[in-house]
Amino acid sequence: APGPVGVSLTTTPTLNYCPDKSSHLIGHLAGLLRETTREELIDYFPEMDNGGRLRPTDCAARQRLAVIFPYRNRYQHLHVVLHNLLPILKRQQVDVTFFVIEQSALSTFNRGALQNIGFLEAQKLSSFDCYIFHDVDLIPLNDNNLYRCESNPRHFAVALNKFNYRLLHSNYFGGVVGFSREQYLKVNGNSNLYFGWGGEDDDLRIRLYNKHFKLLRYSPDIARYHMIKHTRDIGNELNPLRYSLLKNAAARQDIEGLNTVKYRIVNITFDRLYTWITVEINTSE
Ligand code: UDH
Ligand code: NGS
Repeated sequence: APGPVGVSLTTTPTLNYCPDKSSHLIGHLAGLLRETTREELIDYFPEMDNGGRLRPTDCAARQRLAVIFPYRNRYQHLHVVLHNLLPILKRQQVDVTFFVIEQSALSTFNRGALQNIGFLEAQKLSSFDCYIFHDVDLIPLNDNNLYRCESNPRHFAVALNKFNYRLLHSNYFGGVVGFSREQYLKVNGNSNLYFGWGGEDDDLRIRLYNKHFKLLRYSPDIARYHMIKHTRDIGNELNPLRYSLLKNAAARQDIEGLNTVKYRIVNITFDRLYTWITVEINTSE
């Protein structure tokens, strides 16, 4: 229909906000577990912008989401999880940018510090509303598991195959978790002191309770994941200090975390599928 007299029809129409819940969701998913490649994914998702941004074309998303993968030497897992996440987030009409935060060789893996670095570096590049920290080996199995931020931090990875699709225990906060920008700042992010496996996720949950946040979870039927089977990585051995660190997690919260993480950027690449940031974590403090 012609526009009102005097109104130019050549201006780009502004998109309406996306609905609160997308009409494209289908519920339970089998999970795509076959190996795939970067090239294949670029072919499947030509609409991605450089740096790994996917956004709806027919509506304006209400939040900008950064998905942050703490990463080292899991190239195949990374592409399998993206093969699953891309169609799901597309159906959810999410405006998402993927960040791979790779810890360079030599030092022991530090998942918490990598999450802090991902938050800080993503924030330097764009203004995101929501940050989801995502293990590379967790495949979501229901697209009603909405990747967005709300009034409190959310634990997304509630029901994992390796725990028979049940919550491990009420304080479990591992795998996939989400914070708004304000929430992550308020808890002062993760502790940087956990080198090796275990405890850093428990520390983050203590920080969250200590700042009087509640923990949101969808039902196990929705927040369901398949963990790709793997062995323990070299450079991520059990951390023998984890229990003693946890004892004073709350006392340390404001003086150690997002505000103290020390690192050096080795490289940043704006790939079609992700912004890939390689870092050296400073272990001298
Ligand atoms: N990660 C890497 N590279 C590493 C170590 C960890 O990318 O070398 C990242 C990755 O995103 C991974 C996450 O950190 O999903 C968590 O590490 P993890 O998968 O090793 O932890 P999880 O608890 O497994 O899943 C621990 C090893 C269990 C071996 C049991 C063998 N039966
Ligand atoms: C706890 C660990 C957590 C870990 C959880 C599940 O005991 O970091 O097991 O591990 N905490 C400590 O060790 C203090 S899992 O079964 O997924 O390998 O997330």
